[in-house]
Amino acid sequence: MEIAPGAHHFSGFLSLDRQVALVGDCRALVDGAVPAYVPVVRGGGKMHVRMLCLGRHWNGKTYQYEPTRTDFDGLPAPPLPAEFRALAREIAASAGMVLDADLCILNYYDAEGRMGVHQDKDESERSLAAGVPVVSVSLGDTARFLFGGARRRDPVQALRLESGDAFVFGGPARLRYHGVSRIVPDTAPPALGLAGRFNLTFRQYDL
Ligand SMILES: O=C(O)CCC(=O)C(=O)O
Repeated sequence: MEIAPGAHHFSGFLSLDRQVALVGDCRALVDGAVPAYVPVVRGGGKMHVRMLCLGRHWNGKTYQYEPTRTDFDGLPAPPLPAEFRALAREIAASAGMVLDADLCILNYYDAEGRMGVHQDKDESERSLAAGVPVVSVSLGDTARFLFGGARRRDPVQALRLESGDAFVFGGPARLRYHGVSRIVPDTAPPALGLAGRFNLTFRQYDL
């Protein structure tokens, strides 16, 4: 469903089997050799997610991408798995867009997790100018997702992103404000064995 020009919500994009496999991958990554952590952002506030960047690290202090986690432990961002890149390409194509993702931000939200309304604008100027989409995949508990306009003060619409949903925003929607106001506990499909929510956002820094 196109909820605004360039913004597409695909309800139930992933089968339950694909969700189970992807949750397994996410768990292994967030508890792996380069684990997810709670970023502290500019101004000193802690984010309300555990974050792990793949392919390139997003530094919450500088709002820039870098190869290693200089704001945390100096470890290198793990590589973006080829199957993640393929999934991002498949979802973007369903929206009639092209994405050759070179990074993914993987966030884990517990029942108290949330993310303030913001723009994704730290990718390269060329990527942003071309409107290369962000592709988001949700797994586990449902999120109340807020999708606004190009200005912070624009009205927002609230949608529920459920497990297996994909959301794509590119072209004229690429810089629209968005965030997560709450997680709805105990809504994950039982087969996932997951309390909380994983969200993956695939992006293309380089064009
Ligand atoms: O968790 C979500 O659905 C949104 C995540 C997000 O806004 C981001 O990673 O920039």
